[in-house]
Amino acid sequence: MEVKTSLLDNMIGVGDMVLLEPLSEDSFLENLKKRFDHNEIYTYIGSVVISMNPYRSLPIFTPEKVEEYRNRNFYELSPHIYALADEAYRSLRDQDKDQCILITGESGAGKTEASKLVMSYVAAVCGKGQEVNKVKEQLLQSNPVLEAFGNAKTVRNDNSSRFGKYMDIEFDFKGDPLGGVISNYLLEKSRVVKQPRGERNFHVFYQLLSGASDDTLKKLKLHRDFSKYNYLSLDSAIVNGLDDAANFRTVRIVGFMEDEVQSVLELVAAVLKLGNIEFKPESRCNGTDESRIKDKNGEPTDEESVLERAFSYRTVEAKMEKVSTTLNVAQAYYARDALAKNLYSRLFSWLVTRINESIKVTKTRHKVMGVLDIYGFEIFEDNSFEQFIINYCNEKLQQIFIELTLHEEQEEYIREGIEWTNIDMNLHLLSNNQNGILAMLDEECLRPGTVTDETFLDKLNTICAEHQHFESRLSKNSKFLNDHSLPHNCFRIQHYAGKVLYRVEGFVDKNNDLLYRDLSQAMYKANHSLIKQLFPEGNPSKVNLKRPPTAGFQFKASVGTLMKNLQTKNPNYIRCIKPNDKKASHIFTESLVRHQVRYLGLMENVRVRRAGYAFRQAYEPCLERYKMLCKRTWPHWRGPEREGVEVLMTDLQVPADEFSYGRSKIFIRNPRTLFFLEERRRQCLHDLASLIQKIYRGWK
Ligand code: AOV
Ligand code: MG
Repeated sequence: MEVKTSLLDNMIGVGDMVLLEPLSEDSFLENLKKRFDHNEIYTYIGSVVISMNPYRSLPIFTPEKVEEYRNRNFYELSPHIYALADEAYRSLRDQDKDQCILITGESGAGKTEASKLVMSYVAAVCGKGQEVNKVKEQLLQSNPVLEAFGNAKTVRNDNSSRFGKYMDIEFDFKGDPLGGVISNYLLEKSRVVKQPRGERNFHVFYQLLSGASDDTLKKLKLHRDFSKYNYLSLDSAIVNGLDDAANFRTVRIVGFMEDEVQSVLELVAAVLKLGNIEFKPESRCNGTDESRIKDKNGEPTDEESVLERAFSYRTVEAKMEKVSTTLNVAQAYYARDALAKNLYSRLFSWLVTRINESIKVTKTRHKVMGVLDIYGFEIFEDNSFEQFIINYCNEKLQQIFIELTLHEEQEEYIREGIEWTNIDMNLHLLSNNQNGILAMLDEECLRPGTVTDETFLDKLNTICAEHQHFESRLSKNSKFLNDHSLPHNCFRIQHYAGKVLYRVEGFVDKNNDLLYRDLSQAMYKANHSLIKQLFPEGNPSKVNLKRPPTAGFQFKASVGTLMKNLQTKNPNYIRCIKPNDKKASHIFTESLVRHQVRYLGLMENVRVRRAGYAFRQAYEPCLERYKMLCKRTWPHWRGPEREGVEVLMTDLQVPADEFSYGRSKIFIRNPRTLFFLEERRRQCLHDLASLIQKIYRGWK
């Protein structure tokens, strides 16, 4: 079997890591670097796509490229995210299999960009016609709005997703898109009131102030100047390469009614203005301090008085009795910020619901493609509840990857009756997660008596001291590291992707996520239908004394549902890698990439593929594709497809140890064999074309 093919000859480095010789971590990295240096940002491990963030725009996402990859087999062309998208779409359309695209990698590795590339590719190749185009447009247009409200500049990424997103795109039996559903996961709402140094608030605030017309700003009673607002960090208000004003205009085109847009902008403005409310103490005759709003101009409107009251008093219900206590200045600021965060995050959820209404599928859907783009694993100088939640979610996804790609792979061999010796994966990534810590936090939050971050940390430490093998209770592999050198208010966790030091301050409060009832009632009384709608619990006639579930509990439940959902679909993986810490193009920091290759388990991934079979195809499509290469199968093979494929392999003299016959599929060990088949097919088609031309000329 002659394996030299044009495809391999033209390849920079090795396009599929399965082919790498010799295979070692060093050669793996060298291959990635070589390809990266030549603008080849995609490399395969079998059907898994590794994507390196180029940090600059490459001319490889053009409509011509889309055409090139359309309806082509995965191995025909050089590695590209479009090949994965095409494969997923075609198996959804032709083989009736629900698909999901799982995009993982740390913050700034390129997940969101990858998810948009997949969506735009699928949109470009699926269905035609006016109605279908409208659906596509709506699906794609949800991106800029959600990014405006849910993304922000962080030290790791100038456009960092601060929420998790899963989008199901639904298709009819022909493979035309019908609509979709978006699920969002816990927005990092603490950002609304405070941002770490070097970071920004959510994009929308800056977009509104720089992109809205003078008239709009006047109506909203806003200044164009960022520095007028306490909630906007100034040291990094301008982000290179980010055109807030232009982005504001793209956000506006989404299919909302004019009055809805107005309402949304009013809420954004309300959050900014809330941040500017300041309080001063006012002594009372009983010696306590009460807060008052500072610097008011003129008489407050009714609404302002309601709000002012909500910032000055808190009603506590004890034993059926209502007791009103006053808030001091610190408590008033706390109430103000709690309200701003809630207002904003509820607005965000409302936007998702509203978008879902407009993309809702009314006809019967047939197949689904899910695209998952969550916030990536992150370690900051200061890590809090939000990072804990984000990293928890990433651990779960990594777990899915291991289960589905590595375990499932081995199981498929067994199912198909292929001889197989199990590989010990020696991966310490299988984690049962920080489930334990979240559960403990919940227990603590629901416990009667005084609960503080310190009591929670004490509890963690006590249990840790009691159990030598604490990790077996908290989690299997994300270890709780007990270390006496830690700062007093911190705990440390060894995650699959690195050690993270969490500061416990705010954990209890953020998990409780309670809003004083006075505040929700004040909001419900607002003369603004959207605000009213966002605070239904403020309706005095619907007082519900039941405690709402904690933020951690809700998150855990929704991630659990998501994981179950993903497991019912055929997974397609994009593993994103960040080449450097500088957000810079052309820099490949080896140590950083090595670390990611390790924790992503990419070497194990290659080993399982190599020990097994890189490529598999059901007998029927395999025969259909290659039957022209053999006289006995061309043009028709009458008999079981498997036998046809056997004849094909024999006549083409493919060495017997290169493939194996499974129950329903042929398994090919080495992609070279596939390239060989592809090359022969290409040659055959070429000869056929020349022949036809000759005959045609002969006629003339
Ligand atoms: P993330 O989604 O993985 O991080 P992004 O997809 O936002 O990361 O990528 C970060 C930045 O890298 C983008 O804003 C682009 O500037 C650049 N980038 C990524 N992919 C490409 C590409 N294919 N071509 C050109 N530039 C790219 V986070 O959301 O922070 O986890 O929470
Ligand atoms: Mg992102």
